[in-house]
Formats: sequence, C-alpha cells, structure tokens
Amino acid sequence: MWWKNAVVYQIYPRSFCDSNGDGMGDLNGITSKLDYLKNLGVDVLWLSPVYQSPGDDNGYDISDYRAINPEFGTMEDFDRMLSEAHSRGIRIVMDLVVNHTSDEHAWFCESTASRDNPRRDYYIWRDADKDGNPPNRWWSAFGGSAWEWHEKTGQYYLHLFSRKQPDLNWDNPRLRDEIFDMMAWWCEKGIDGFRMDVISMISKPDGLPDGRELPGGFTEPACCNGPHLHSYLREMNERVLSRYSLMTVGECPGAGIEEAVLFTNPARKELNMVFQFEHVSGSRKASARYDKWDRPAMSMPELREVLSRWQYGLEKRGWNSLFLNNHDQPRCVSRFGNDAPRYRTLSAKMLATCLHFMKGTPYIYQGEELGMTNACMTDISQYRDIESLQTYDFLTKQESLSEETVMGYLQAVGRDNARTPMQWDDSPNAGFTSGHPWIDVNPNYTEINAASQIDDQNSVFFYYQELIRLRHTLPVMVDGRYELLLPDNDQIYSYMRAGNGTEKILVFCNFTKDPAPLPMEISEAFGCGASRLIGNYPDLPQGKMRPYEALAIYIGMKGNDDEIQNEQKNR
Ligand code: TEU
Ligand code: CA
Repeated sequence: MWWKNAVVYQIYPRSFCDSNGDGMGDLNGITSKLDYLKNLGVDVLWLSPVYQSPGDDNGYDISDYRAINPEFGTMEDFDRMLSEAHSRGIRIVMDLVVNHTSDEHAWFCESTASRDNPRRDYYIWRDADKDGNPPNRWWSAFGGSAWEWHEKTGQYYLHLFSRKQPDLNWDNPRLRDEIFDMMAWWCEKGIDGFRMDVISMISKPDGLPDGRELPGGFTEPACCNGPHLHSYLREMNERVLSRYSLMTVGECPGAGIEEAVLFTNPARKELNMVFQFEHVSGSRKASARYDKWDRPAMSMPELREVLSRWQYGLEKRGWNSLFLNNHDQPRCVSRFGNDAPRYRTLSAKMLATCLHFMKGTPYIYQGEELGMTNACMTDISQYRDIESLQTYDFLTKQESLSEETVMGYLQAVGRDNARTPMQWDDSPNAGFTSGHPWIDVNPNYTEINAASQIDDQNSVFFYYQELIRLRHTLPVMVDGRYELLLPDNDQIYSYMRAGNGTEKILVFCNFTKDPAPLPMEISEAFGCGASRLIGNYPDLPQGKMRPYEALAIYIGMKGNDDEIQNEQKNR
C-alpha cells in the first residue's frame, strides 16, 4: 500500500502556474514545476479538476469527463505532464466529481429534452408540491434552494451545489455503468488514483427528508451517508478500483469515525482513506446561525480533542488523511497559527510539525510549504468563488447583515483565500503569470515566495522538505501508534508515536505566542539518550518552550540514534 508512505501535494491548476500568459494556470505550467515538486520531495500530486467545464464552480462542474478544459491546455499537454511526472517517480491522482455534472453536460441536455428521454433519470427530478413549491426545503451549499424549476418539462431538479451542478441519480444502474466506464478510461491512461468529490452524498435517502433547520426557511440537505452509499462504493471497487494499483481518498462531508471505518477498513474493499471535516469546521462549543461563516475558530484544545479522537478511532481499523489546508479552506497559518510577520514562519513550521508526525497520509496544499497566508481582499469585486459571491448576496440582501460583517466572514473563511496565485518569486504577479491573473495575487508575494525559500535553510519550504524526508526514512513515523501526551496542557499539543520495539517519537508544539513551561518529558527524553529530529528554533528549549515552538524528539535503538545524529551533523 504505497499510499501509506506517501506525501500528497494538492494543486489547484487555475492558480498554480500560467505558461501561456492568459492569466490562468495550466497543465504546461504544472509540467514546468515538476522539478520544484520533486525537490520538495512529494510523492503524489492531486489535481483539482482540469476537465471540460464552464467554470461555474471553477471546474467542479464538469461538462465532459473525457476532455481537457482548453483553458488548461490539451489532452496531449495532460499526457505529457503525466509521463513527465511518472519519469520523476511522482504519481498523479485526479479529482473525480461524480455527485453532479455541469448543466452543460450532454447527459443533462438529454435529461432536460423530455420526461421520457432515456437519460431523464440520470438526474433527480421531482414534481412541485400542490402550491408549486419544491419537494423539500433543502439548501444549496452556495445559497438558496437546492431545487431549480425546469419550465420545459415542468419539474424541479436537485442541485446540492450551484444550479449549474445538477445532482446525478446514482440509484440508476445505467448511470453507474457510464461513471465506471469513464473511471476505467482514465485508469487505462495511467493515472494513479482518485480524490472523490463529496462522495458521501451520492446516495440520497428515500423520500428526501428535510434536515436541520437553517436560516431563510431552508433545512440542511440530509443526504450524507445515504442508504446505498457503501454498496455503490463496493461496486465501484469491484468493477474499477480493484483492477489497478490506485490511491483513493473520498471527500466525505458528514462522516464521523464510524462512517470513516466503513469507508477505509481494507476488509470492506471500498476506499483507502477519507477527508473528514470535523477539525476544519470551527468550534462546536458555540452556536452559529450561518455555520462556517460566523462559527468561532477552534481552540487548540478542541483541535487536539478532534485530531486525537480520529488518530485513536482509525488505529488498526482504517487510515487517516492528514490536512489543514485545501482549496476550500482558509490558509492554516492564518487560521490555526499566526500570520503576523514576526510569527508566520515559526507558526507555519509548528503546524506542519503537529500534522506531519501524526499517523496517516499528509496532504500539502499548494503554497502551504511556503507559509502562504489568507488573502487580504477588501472589496467584493475581488472575489471569484461562487460560494463567496452567493453567500455575500444572501447575507447582505436576504439576512440584512452589514457589508462590513459579511466581508469579515469572507476574509476569515472564504475559499478565495486558498485560491490566490501560487507565489513563485518577487517578479510581477509573483511569477505566476506574464498576463493579468484571473484572481488578485496576494500583495505579500514580495516577502513570501518560493524563490526566496528554496535555498534558505530557515525557510518554511526547507522545513517541509525535511519533514517529508523524515517520513520517507523513519518507519515509526508511518506505522507507530499515536498516543496523546499532556492532555490538559492548554498551550502545548504533545503526542507520541510508538514503534514495536523501544523506538518512539515525541512531539511538542506550543500553539501560542507566549512561552510555556517546559514539559518534563523533554528533559527526561534527553536524559535517556534521545536525539532532536527537527524543530523550528536553532537550539533546544531551556526551561520553557518559546512562542510557537515545535520540537520532535527521537528515542530508539542505539544504532539508529547514531545514524540520526550523523545525519544531523552532515546536514
Ligand atoms: O466541496 C464539498 C464541500 O463540502 C464544500 O462545499 C466545502 O465543504 C465548503 O465549500 C466549505 O465552505 C467539494 C469541492 O471541494 C468544492 O470545491 C466544490 O465546490 C464542491 O465539492 C462541489 O463540487
Ligand atoms: Ca494559461
């Protein structure tokens, strides 16, 4: 299971690197940066969608699964990127978006042609109720009703996301056949796996019951972990996944540990791992009328409780994905760390230490390895994400919140924060494009960029490079059992990874800008021959842990220590 030792790097192609000056990242841009990614040391690239799409949801609205969006280049460009990646020992995982298509997909064009079209029930159609209203009060993730009226055929169709993303009807075996054929087509091209978009939503519950009450007279779409979900995944595994050596990760909103075990227990032959969202959904200790937008940030003790529960929960029963960033989340150094210039590098390295020594497959989102921060957009015209724009309209117009309040929400947790262009160097537009970028570059690119970091041993880049090297050289970092330490310490998150023998790694992360009393476990460890694996200060802490200090300590067989210490000396 190669994916257990792998480190995955997520690329958001439209913001990664533009090779032809049209202001949009593209496939040839990715190919031009494969040596950078090889140098970082990552094993797998997960590409957000590059298929044919009108771009209503930046490519998560696919109109042809077997064609490349010309904005990103051609299928030849894709094939070249794939073979260039493979020649460097880097695998490519594609984003599989099969809960819905674009409304411009040929299937939907047929489905809307007439009620008796053979592909009518590739999608989810329902009659209006006696008053002409939608069949239930489900909310679309991007605002408004999850039902769109289709005048020509006189029914509503379901769209859990934008009205241009109609949900597919997975209960239709012919639809499943077409999806599985398409997946096999990509596997035959030589890709190495799939990240499966909102895969926990593909089986809708009978009767489509309303969920939790939400603002504006809507309810939560009660459609995660539906009745046939696991049978559809077992069918997918049997008919496609099991025939290739793939890595599969399911994006599973609504999945708790018990569902995650059902998805990832190898004996069940479904998926290798899942993305769960408990740790990136904000504090559960406070109420929030608008969910992620006005939910307070999670404190370290809350984050520690969630992450530890998942580490213990999947031990010997499944496999964790490890992430704090992606294209839907704010930048972790701004959300969980401290992006003030004085603390940004320190806290970015601390967060990376906390995440990468855990058990599971780590995911690095483009720019995270540089300590890129949230954007600082001050006007709604700078925003591009449909979720941001439709939420802005809903909250200012329907909920009458002030522009200042709503802009504050977008600046804190809007998805655009992660979608500003990758910052390559301090030339105009951060070296992302020679043209006009589709979204503003973060002005701090002059201080935060790859060129200024790849040769700097104190950079965030260098630190990630080292964490990845350690994961590739320390089996206990992959297989060791997780055990929480200092459970009641409200500044330091500490845990241990225990190997079969005497080998162990101790991790200590001060999540605050205040010094913290030095845990005695650190002095004890060095007292019995431990060695420093990595840390974000040049020397060991004396008497206290410094602001945002991170330290990983290795205790193991004597021989290994010498190797480790020699390694340290030779660095
Ligand atoms: O995201 C699914 C999802 O749950 C997101 O809506 C996310 O939780 C939310 O935006 C947080 O505010 C996937 C893709 O990652 C996302 O980019 C797509 O917009 C969405 O599915 C629809 O395909
Ligand atoms: Ca381009």
